[in-house]
Amino acid sequence: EMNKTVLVTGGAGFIGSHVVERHLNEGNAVVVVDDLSMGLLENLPENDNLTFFEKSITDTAFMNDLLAKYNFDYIYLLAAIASVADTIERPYESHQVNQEANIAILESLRINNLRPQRILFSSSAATYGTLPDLPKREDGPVRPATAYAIDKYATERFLLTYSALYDLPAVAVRFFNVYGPRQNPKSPYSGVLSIITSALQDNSVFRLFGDGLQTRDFVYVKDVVAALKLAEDNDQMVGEVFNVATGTSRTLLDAIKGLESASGKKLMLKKEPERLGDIKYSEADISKLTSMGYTPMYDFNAGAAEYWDSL
Ligand code: UD2
Repeated sequence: EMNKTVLVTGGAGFIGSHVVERHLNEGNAVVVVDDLSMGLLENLPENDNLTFFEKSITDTAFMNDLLAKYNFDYIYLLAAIASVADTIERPYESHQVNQEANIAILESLRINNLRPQRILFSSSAATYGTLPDLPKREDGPVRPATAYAIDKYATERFLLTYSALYDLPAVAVRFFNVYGPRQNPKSPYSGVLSIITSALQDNSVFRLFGDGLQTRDFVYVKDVVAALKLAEDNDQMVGEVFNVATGTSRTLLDAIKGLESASGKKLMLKKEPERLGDIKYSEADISKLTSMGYTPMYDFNAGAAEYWDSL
């Protein structure tokens, strides 16, 4: 098989760096565009097939040149202001990154007649908002309620429209609660499992918001990478949106137990009031994705164990 040329925006971030690693392992040439606002250079391996640009995707002149120069086979649109809290602080700036910059990339491809084999965009379970119905289905209602969720949803729709109208084969995925190595625990709005593992490592106190009975569909990052790989090659997935999750959920207290047993440590925990705007229960229906041939390989205990051992 011929080697591919892959663009990963946000490639120095948590999920992006795993996509980069996978493609390098397969012998492909990878270009990363990341402004390092959240990503870290140390997330990226040393590799002759990797080219890194410290650039924001909002630099359209740069992006236009890059797209024309490389004529990528696969384009991963993973760069984002990924913290909902951040987008509440700076809604217009985050809109420029999370929506406008991505549409500018699509438009550049369209106008310059560049036709990648696949474009993959990371949307979010946040598109479902606080709607109570479970499990969440892709053909069910959405109620995006923050700048973050609105931009993810709108970009997802733009992408699928470009896919249908301009021969730009694209797939959008709605990530649920992704966890695993290289998720940065530094912000209070980082994924809760990274905050818990870091508290276990440092013997520091974890602040539990609410009663701990809230549920999430926690999906291990390697299963996410596998779902994206499937979307690269499966033509039936083009023009569609897919939940990426496990199809099962657990309470936060259960997740804590799992990480305690993986680490052999006891978490110090302080109960605090429920976080404003938190959703109580979340679980994905993944039958659309499994009908394409996807099976999650990591149950929670396997993911928690591998995650802990990687630290
Ligand atoms: C996830 C996404 C968010 C958005 C949202 C949509 C992550 C990191 N965030 O938020 O971007 O898509 O889904 O629904 O994937 N918690 C604590 N202590 C802490 C931190 C969190 O108790 O120090 C609780 C938190 O109140 C929540 C649960 O843990 O009930 C999960 O929090 P999260 O921030 O990891 O993820 P979530 O689902 O709120």
